[in-house]
Amino acid sequence: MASALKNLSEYNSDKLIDASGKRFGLIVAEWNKEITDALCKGAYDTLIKHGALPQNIHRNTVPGSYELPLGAQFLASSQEIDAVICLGVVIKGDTKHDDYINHAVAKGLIDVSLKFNKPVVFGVVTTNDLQQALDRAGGKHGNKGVEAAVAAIHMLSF
Ligand code: DLZ
Repeated sequence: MASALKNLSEYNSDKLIDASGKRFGLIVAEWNKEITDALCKGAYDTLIKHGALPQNIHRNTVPGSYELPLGAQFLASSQEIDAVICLGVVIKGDTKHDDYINHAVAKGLIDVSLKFNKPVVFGVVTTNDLQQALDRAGGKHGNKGVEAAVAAIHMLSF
């Protein structure tokens, strides 16, 4: 699976536009902060790698993933942002909180994307445990932040 994810990322990279003229909003949930910081670094480095200028990457935080849609709406409604990348980590616990959060966030983000006609990327790692999250934040299964940035740049090529 790790190599499949890597190949998908490389495949998309070949098709990516030069992002030097584009402006990005990064929204990072502070819940599970050590992991979301790693996602953020992956996304930021990927945007830079594809030509985005540091001054055109605007980073904001929200308390938890549940707040990502409203954060995305704040940024997507701005004329100065072309794409929004939302990063969070939701880990399953004893209750069904993860289900409620994940469904609300997924629906909320696609609604914002379609409302503002802009890429609003779902860069949320949803796992059964902490190790699975670490594996997807720079570990053996890559970095969801990198994939989210690739998706945002890809969608800006339309
Ligand atoms: C409350 C909560 C719980 C239990 N778990 C997570 C989580 O795993 N990941 C995450 O990003 N946020 C979590 N939160 C916080 C909610 O997203 C939200 O910030 C609060 O419910 C306040 O609205």
